[in-house]
Amino acid sequence: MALLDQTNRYSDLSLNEDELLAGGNHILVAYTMEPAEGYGYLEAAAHFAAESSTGTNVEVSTTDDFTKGVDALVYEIDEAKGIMKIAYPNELFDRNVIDGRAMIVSFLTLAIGNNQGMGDIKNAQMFDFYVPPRMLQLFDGPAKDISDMWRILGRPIKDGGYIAGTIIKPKLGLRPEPFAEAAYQFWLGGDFIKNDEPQGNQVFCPMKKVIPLVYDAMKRAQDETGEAKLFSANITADDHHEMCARADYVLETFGPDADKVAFLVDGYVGGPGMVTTARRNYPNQYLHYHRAGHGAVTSPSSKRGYTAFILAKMSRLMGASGIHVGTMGYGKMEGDASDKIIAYMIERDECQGPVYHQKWYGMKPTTPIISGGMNALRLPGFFENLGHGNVINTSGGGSYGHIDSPAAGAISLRQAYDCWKQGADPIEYAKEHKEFARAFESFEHDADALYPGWRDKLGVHK
Ligand code: CAP
Ligand code: MG
Repeated sequence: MALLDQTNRYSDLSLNEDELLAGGNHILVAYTMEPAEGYGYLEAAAHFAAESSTGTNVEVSTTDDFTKGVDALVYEIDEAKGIMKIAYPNELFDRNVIDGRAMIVSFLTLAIGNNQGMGDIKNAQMFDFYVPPRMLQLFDGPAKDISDMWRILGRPIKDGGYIAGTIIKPKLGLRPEPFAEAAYQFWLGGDFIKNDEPQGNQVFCPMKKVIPLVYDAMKRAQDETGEAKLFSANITADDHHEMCARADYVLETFGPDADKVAFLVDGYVGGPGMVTTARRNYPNQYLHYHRAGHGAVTSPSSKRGYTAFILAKMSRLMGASGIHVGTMGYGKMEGDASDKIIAYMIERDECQGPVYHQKWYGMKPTTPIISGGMNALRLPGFFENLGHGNVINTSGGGSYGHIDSPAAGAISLRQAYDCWKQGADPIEYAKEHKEFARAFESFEHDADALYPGWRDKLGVHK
């Protein structure tokens, strides 16, 4: 079907990216894009920019000169690579009436909105974006960060190191007593426990029964270990008021230890509104963004939506204290070693992304949270790739699958970090550290794959 050629209005390939960056008047966005059969690249890109800003598929009589002044403009294309870049004027983006701040939902509804379903676009996926200083000032950003957790754990608030965590497993099905017992057992060796992302107020495990028992488990584990413990409580719910009811109940129940509670929000399925409910109503609590479902748009097999890198960058703007960033090829989820750029972009004050160099001008960092099929054997390689261990790791199977106990699983995780920090050979380290050694027998397939000949070297026989 013929398409109105909007290239004159919605593209200007004479624009210079460095000048756009220096000007600070635009959010710049890079997409991979393939036009549908029979459509020219620039024409499709221009229509994409129209639908993402001030236009539609036809000219409308009501357009005036001011309107044209806030058009999004295609400023660069590389047809061979299938890449287009669009400059979105800052003024396009919606602002709160209550306090003038910017909002991610407006960024998404424009930059990844109607343009995802247009007939002349076969696919388009956002893979980088740049936020100019003035717009950066208008996003909430995190209220709490990993330094608040290190402080509670009695660690240095800079480079406080690895936080050994788990997820209460099984994912669903535990009633309050066994749930709290699982928490207690892990806390005897580890630092941090999260609800699994679907755990909330199921009829077989009501929050008002299980949360008091979890807090009791925390107190007993703190008493027995002499260490502070952390819990990330899921407050995800459709209704804002339900979220607040859950949050208020958890804080009231944990009372004097309420500062040791993070709030977990399933941020991808819940969206920016749900994350902002937690960020703005409970700024004293670490905001833990779980991204379950993100694979629908971020999977390397997807050619639409946006990448995991984009999701993480948006989460920092929303105010996530930490977000799951995957396991970079070392765990069970999709991903590879190059995903470390996701961690670097959210934890550093400036970072070079796939296209844009982003400065954060002091916005608090978002902690990379590492989860998904991890265990003590997989961690040394993970740390080596990332280059540091200032992360929260939650190993569900890696803790509750340890053949001795959840506490032994937790200790093996801490030992894996210690092993890497020392630059020790894991086999040699295992000879001196029982829980780490027993992780080899607990996760034999991983041991065989990662440490061939481990049985003989450790004197373990089937
Ligand atoms: C991990 C996990 C995490 C996902 C999150 C799970 O459990 O609890 O939610 O891995 O993935 O439900 O699978 P295990 P990501 O440790 O037992 O695998 O961090 O990539 O978003
Ligand atoms: Mg989970």
